[in-house]
Amino acid sequence: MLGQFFHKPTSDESARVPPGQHLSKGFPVLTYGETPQISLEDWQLKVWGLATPKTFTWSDLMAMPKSNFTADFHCVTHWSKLEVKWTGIKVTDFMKFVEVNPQAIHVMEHCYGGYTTNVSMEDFLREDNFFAYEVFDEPLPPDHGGPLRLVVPHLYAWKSGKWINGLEFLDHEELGFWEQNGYHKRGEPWAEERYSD
Ligand SMILES: Nc1nc2c(c(=O)[nH]1)N[C@H]1C(S)=C(S)[C@@H](COP(=O)(O)O)O[C@H]1N2
Ligand SMILES: [Mo]
Repeated sequence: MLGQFFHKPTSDESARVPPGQHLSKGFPVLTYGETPQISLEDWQLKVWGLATPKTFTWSDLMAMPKSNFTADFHCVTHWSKLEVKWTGIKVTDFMKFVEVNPQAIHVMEHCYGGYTTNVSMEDFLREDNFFAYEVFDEPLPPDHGGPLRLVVPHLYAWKSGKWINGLEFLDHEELGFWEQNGYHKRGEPWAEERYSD
């Protein structure tokens, strides 16, 4: 049965697939709870904590530099999808519009629906991270986090908050939803950081 949806990586692919992962043929949806529906008129992204508080509207985001990304996607439940094509805004481009206190060393992602997940500032500010609003040249479907999600390709995908609406900058580490429920604080797939000790 499982073979219908997953396959073992070919040798070309296998160098890109972290240990314990199988390739998914489709693009599964993995959500805890309901998919929130947010109209673009009502949509907001706020920053607070150790940053000058600011609220971004959809048009603020659309005025920011737009980039294309290709990234592999690794879910801790053992599926990976290679070469996902996204369009959005680089985190480092977005952060040019945010005034962060240098004491901020951690970030809590907040999402519509109440989901949270934590990343260190170092993991958050990587050049390959982005906020996505299109996937495979289509508007990001609500189930995959539309209108906007974060994508942090070098960590397990639970760190890629769907329907992101807040970034809280912190001078200490706090744990998000899955991290409070036994998952690893960082979640690096090549080191198989799945669960906390
Ligand atoms: N807001 C929110 N973001 C979330 C989740 C969630 O339940 N809620 N699930 C996470 C998990 S465990 C994974 S694997 C990916 C799945 O993204 P996808 O549904 O687009 O495949 O989103 C992550 N981001
Ligand atoms: Mo996941």
